[in-house]
Amino acid sequence: MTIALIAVAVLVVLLVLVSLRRRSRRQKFSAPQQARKAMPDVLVKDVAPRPSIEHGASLDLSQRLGSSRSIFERVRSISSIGSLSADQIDTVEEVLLRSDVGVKVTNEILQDLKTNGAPNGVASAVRAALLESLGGDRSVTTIAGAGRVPVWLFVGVNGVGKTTTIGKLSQRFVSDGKKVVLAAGDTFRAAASEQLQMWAERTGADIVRAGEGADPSSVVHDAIGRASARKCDIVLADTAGRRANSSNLLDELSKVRRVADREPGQVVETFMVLDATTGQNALTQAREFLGAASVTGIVLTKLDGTARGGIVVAIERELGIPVKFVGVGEGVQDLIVFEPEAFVDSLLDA
Ligand SMILES: Nc1nc2c(ncn2[C@@H]2O[C@H](COP(=O)(O)OP(=O)(O)O)[C@@H](O)[C@H]2O)c(=O)[nH]1
Ligand SMILES: [Mg+2]
Repeated sequence: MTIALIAVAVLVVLLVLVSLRRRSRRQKFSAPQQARKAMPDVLVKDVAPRPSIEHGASLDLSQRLGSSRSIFERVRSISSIGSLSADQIDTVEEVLLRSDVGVKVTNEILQDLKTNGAPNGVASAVRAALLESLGGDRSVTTIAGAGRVPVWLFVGVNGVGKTTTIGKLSQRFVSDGKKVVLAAGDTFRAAASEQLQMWAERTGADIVRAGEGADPSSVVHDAIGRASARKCDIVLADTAGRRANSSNLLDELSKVRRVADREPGQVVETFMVLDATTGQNALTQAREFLGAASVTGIVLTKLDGTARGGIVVAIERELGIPVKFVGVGEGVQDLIVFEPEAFVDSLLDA
């Protein structure tokens, strides 16, 4: 009887011990996840040296800007030279407004047509007027002061194409033999830095990212530190675009910018990324960001889609900030340095 009792007691003790051990092991497995949430360490990822990149056919701008170009068809088809009839003036007005050039520029162009006529044809006169509206300095800076790392910062609301643009630019820099570090400063959702990670792998750039909810400034700071230590040529810094209307986001962007501009970093370009398909709304969005970010250039994405290319002119004129790059597709090659002549030609050349 006693022996049986002792045996039962030993068995109970053993069972308790085994269950305690299991529980402690389970806790061990779940511990890192909790730790990552509470303390967002910046994780650094070394990336394999060379990606495989699909080389798309060289860009045919007038094909890519198909929907913008088709809006201008009625202007291209006016064959008269010299002074314009009232009907023709109306047609030009309608086309310009539909193309998203905006009321102000449209009125200026119409006034010019009425006063000076179109000695070389209407398309040519509109072409010259649009070019005159696109007179900004479009140069981009990739050089920082001695011992400092140039940083390009990308801001804009969610979904406009910031991360994709960074991927495309990363590809350009890497093909030019530059060492690039991407900073995954959109820590709002884990998927955002995963998307940037994919671009880093595809283009052969280095990336610094952190867990969801981490402080974006610390990610950018660490990316700059890494770029400086490894003598990299440039940091391309992504940021979050959620909560566009809240002052929180704008405060966050100001802080990211301040941190990025501290030695050894130097912000040499801040790009506001805008989605051309949102037309005049893009302008409203842009104004919200301007104060917070000291924007030096616009990247206008999705001009290949249903966009109406005149928005380029409206943005430059209304904001006084030059469009420096234009996105014309989702592929890695689908980014062009914005050149007014080529752009206007693609809309108005016969
Ligand atoms: N057609 C087209 N799609 C684009 C372009 N740039 C970005 N996109 C798409 O727009 C969507 C949002 O882009 P993403 O880079 O994630 O925007 P983010 O939220 O600003 O980082 C993605 O599906 C991209 O593939 C472009 O120039 N043309
Ligand atoms: Mg993004």
